[in-house]
Amino acid sequence: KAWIMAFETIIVDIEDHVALIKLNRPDALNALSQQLIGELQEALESADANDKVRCIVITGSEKAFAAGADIKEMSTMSFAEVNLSNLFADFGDRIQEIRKPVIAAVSGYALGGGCELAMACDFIIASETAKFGQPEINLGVIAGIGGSQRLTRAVGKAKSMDMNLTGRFMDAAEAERSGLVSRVVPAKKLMEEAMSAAQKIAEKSLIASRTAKEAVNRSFETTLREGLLFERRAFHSLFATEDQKEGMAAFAEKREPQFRDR
Ligand code: CO8
Repeated sequence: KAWIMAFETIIVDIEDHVALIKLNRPDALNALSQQLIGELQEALESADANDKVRCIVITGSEKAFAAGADIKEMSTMSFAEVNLSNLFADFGDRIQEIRKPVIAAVSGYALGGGCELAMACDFIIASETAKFGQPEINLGVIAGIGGSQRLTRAVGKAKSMDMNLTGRFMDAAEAERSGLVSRVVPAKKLMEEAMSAAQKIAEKSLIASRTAKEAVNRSFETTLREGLLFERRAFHSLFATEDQKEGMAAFAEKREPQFRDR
């Protein structure tokens, strides 16, 4: 667990093949400082490379998943500094590059970069207290890590324009209605629900779950015809795995499959 201890702004724990990454800057509602972004990226990449990890959960506190990029840190930055900062530039992309499934468990505020972080994950489970928003417009700027792109793909133009232009927040019920989150649960049940979803994913063949993630993500990048071709080829390729034989044999024999990532 050596690498786990080194972080100051996040807490990482691995339990039953699930890496739980908790954003931990309570005094700033988990605002995404450069340090936090760097540590989160490092933790995600380590978890992706760690054989013991089969699914990743990112969460914050009950009050805030993350209230955005750190405004105090950003406020005096020059064009050149923002422009040259790798951390901001490819943060969302690098999260999406993580090959293992990543769930965002959101309670309280997920604003600006916080909403964008959640959207860069594979799916969002929200507590009833969750509030999503892209309030950058109130600061004289706009979203910078996907708030105008991923949000639009998730909820459509009308709601995305509304949120990006007025800066208003969306509550959990509206977020679920709009397709931004996959499930809403009472605040007390959030971590139980997220960890149990992660556990379910962790029980699958990692080759299959990674391939499923890749295929769904592909749908955002290509035409239907190309996406379907990608999916079909990926489906065919899974018949080269032992896990496919095991999964189908277990079904026929009415037992639980024992996947070995082979
Ligand atoms: N950055 C820094 N500090 C923050 C942030 C933030 N985003 N959000 C909250 N804090 C701090 C507050 O300053 C306060 O600190 P202190 O006690 O020292 O004054 C502490 O957290 C608690 O916050 P509040 O007292 O404001 O708590 P409230 O419950 O009254 O309000 C809100 C909660 C509504 C969430 C409020 O804090 C708020 O509006 N926060 C800012 C939300 C926001 O505007 N987010 C967008 C930020 S911009 C962004 O994310 C851009 C990302 C793209 C960059 C990409 C570049 C390429």
